[in-house]
Amino acid sequence: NENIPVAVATWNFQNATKMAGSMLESGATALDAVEKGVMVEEANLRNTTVGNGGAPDRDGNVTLDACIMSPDGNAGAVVYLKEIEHPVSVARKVMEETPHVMLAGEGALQFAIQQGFKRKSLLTEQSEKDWKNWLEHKKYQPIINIENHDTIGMLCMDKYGDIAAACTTSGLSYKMNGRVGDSALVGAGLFLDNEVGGAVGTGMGEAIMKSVGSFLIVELMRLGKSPQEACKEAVMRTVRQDPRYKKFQVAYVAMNKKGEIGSYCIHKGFSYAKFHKGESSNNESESYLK
Ligand code: SD4
Repeated sequence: NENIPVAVATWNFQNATKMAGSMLESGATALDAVEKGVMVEEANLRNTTVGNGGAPDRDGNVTLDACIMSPDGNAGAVVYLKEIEHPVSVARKVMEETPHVMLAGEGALQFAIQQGFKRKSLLTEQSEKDWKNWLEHKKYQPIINIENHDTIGMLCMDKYGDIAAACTTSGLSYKMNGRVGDSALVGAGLFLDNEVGGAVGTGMGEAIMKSVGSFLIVELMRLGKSPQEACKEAVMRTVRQDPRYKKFQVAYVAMNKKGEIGSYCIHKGFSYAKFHKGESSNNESESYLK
């Protein structure tokens, strides 16, 4: 198959897809590549929506959500995790070392520490400054494609034809304390069925959760839709469900078992990164609103 191996990710995260894609080309499994790929953005201090440097909630807590799904149908996730730079790796440990799928908050942190992860403050000088500026007027109005636009969801297909998926985020900037989004929820922020394909989402998590968007996309691909058609239908579900859709972004990227890629979003300005055959690209997504 000419299409594989391949790595794709939400937004223009070419450093992440390059990392994952080059690993895949050297024979790594999709699971290893997808984990290492999204870790690039978790460590990136300039990314204010993922991992270290992520924007805090309105009380100043940086709380992270992450999930990983492996080709064998297994999944692991953490939500409301504090002080750990690589939540995706904790999610993988939940998948591999526990009988559970998701750990939250204190328990997730305790488990991470037991597994040897080091605690560190994820609030940077810059993110603290931005938060304090925000506190002055406390307007909660995410700006489409500008604020909150950096969650990384990634899909990798290895040269053996297996797919893995991961999604990791600090969630919406200045969210309420305790808020958990779509990114770590199987079926919402990501979904994978290795017989059919996978999907990842970004944008207003509440809308993605209510439509179970990524699951919907994979099920539509199972029924014969292309990744592009399936992403479009999931976005249209939100457009029909929620009269406020003009005020927020929802965007999806999907991959089918042939390694074909599709994407669709509400607002223009979303793109996805891709690495295939040594070539890295940023690809503008089709949008509902032009
Ligand atoms: C969330 N979907 O927590 C995430 C935010 C996001 O790019 O995608 N930001 O709702």
